[in-house]
Amino acid sequence: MYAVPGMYSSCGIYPSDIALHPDAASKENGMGTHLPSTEFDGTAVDDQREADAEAVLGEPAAQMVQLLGPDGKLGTDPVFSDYADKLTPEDLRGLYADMAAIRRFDVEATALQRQGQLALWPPLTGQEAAQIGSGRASQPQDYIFPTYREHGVALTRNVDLAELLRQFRGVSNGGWNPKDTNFHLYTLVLAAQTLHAVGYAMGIQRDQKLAAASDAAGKQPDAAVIAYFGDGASSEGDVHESMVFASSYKAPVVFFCQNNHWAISVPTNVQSRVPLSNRAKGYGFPGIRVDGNDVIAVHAVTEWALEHARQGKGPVLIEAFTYRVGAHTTADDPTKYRQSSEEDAWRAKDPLARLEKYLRAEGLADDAYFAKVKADGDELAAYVRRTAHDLEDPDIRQAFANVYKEAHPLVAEELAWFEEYSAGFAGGEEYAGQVEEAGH
Ligand SMILES: Cc1ncc(C[n+]2csc(CCOP(=O)(O)OP(=O)(O)O)c2C)c(N)n1
Ligand SMILES: [Mg+2]
Repeated sequence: MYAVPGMYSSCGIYPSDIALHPDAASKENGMGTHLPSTEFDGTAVDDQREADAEAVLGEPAAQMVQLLGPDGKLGTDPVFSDYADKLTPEDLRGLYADMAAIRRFDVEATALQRQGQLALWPPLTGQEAAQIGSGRASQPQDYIFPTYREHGVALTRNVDLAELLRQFRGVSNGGWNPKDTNFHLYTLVLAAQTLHAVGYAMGIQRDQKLAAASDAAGKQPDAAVIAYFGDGASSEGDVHESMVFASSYKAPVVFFCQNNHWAISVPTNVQSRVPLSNRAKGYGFPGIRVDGNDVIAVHAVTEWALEHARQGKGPVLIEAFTYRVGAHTTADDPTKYRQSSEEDAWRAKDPLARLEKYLRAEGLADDAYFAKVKADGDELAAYVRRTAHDLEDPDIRQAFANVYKEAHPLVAEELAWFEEYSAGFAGGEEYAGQVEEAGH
């Protein structure tokens, strides 16, 4: 259902494709001929492998924490209902408002990229509950390490959303000061931030021990760390190393994996044959799969996990089972590698729609409330648009200058190539004028 035979992923080729792709098989010195024969060398075996993986990964309702179903009905859970019960009507309306705001922001940022204001945008649509639920469960003293898609978490940490655009416009190497909000800079090197997070958590642990030993007055509240990463990043060695360290040292860290089912064009069932949350067992700490489109369950599970970490009981892995409804980034076209029926099936599990149903059914929000949320979203979008237009243009030469402190021949060579390439566009305005005159 997921893998498209012969499809090259932009982050590599996955093993089953190597044997299936006609070019790989026919080229004498092609990659395929150099690879040892594997269990993936055949369509039948490959299909069986996918069927096996889907049997455990497909719809694991029994093993997944869910409180608010797609029908908007609230269920119960022996552990997590107590946490959900703490949410007041105001909190629930706030969770909805945040999810609506970040979805609106995402639409605006995507449009800004299409209009040439940003170089690239990684949309989060579909993952609002995973991000808002977990971010809202964190305390101000906690420290967050995001990937590049955690715009919703940024909102919950009071990061100025317009600042998120700076990096994607190429006018900043970061965009905000992490010390202001305890929300670290976006990390684009997959999984690197999981190591940073564990190191940071081990630092917190030592600071807290020192503070306790000196019996310092005005002791700070205990803190924990959240490391966000994706299903694809979970295959990186950095995640393994960070989990080994976190477990050995009982570091106060929550590993929050958003399993959005895709790593660009590679589906999750190629990344793992078991639910990703099961991996925690091998390291010796709890792993929980939660319905990532259920903001109430995500909030409850994350609150529990952070408490666990802050109390010195060690790390927790949360796998938020969700879906990337849009493209990987504005440079990606998902119609090339997945079925629209799959997207439709996930749209039916939309995180906003189910909370709206619940709020209306319980009489906690009415038309006026939802109209106000919409108006606030439009205001946010207008602010972001205004700010983006006011940002300076990127100085691409600066990117070359930033690579090394001193001059480097390879960078100089690449800059020279870039200058020559750019010069090829000279007179472009004149050409555009001719096209217009010719009536094209
Ligand atoms: C170390 C490293 N390898 C490869 C890439 C290229 N890359 C960027 S995003 C991506 C897929 C990541 O998928 P996932 O971890 O599931 O996160 P998602 O994009 O779905 O949120 C890849 C392979 C990278 N940025 N860093
Ligand atoms: Mg993914």
